[in-house]
Amino acid sequence: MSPGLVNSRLVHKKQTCPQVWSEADMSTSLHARCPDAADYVFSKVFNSCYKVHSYDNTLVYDNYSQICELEGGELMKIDSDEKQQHIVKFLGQFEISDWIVIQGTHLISETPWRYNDGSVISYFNWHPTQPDASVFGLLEYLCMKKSELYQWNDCWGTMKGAFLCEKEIE
Ligand SMILES: [Ca+2]
Repeated sequence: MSPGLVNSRLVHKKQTCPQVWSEADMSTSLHARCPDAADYVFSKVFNSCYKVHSYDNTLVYDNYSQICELEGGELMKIDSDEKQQHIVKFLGQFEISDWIVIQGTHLISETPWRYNDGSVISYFNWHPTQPDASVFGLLEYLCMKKSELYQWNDCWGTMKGAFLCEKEIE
């Protein structure tokens, strides 16, 4: 991310603070409630903070949710076209050619895709060639890639990547 982008983002965030807030309120303004861990960005549209973690070969799929939770959030859920487009724009600032993992798993033995809490996923943004058959383990998860214009793939349990965390602001 270039310094220019950071600066314009900060200015934008300041401008979005409601004018009625007092000085004391500003200390707990929305972006200040993003996790302390660096690099979380506030989205006014989705009232949440989010961050992309780079690919790390020492991590496995289960670690992705664990890390997001340690930072006060969860692996990102993309549950609408609006959010998908927003995140694609966000990812455009980076040069990430790796898989990028979002929340959603699928047991090979079952049809529904589910979020971590077990609820069934209804929004998908599949790449035209996906989902495809897999025989690598019991589990698949949702992932996407720049070279496929961030349309989704059902990744095998053995695949690794970067991942997106998100923290909703109450
Ligand atoms: Ca696939």
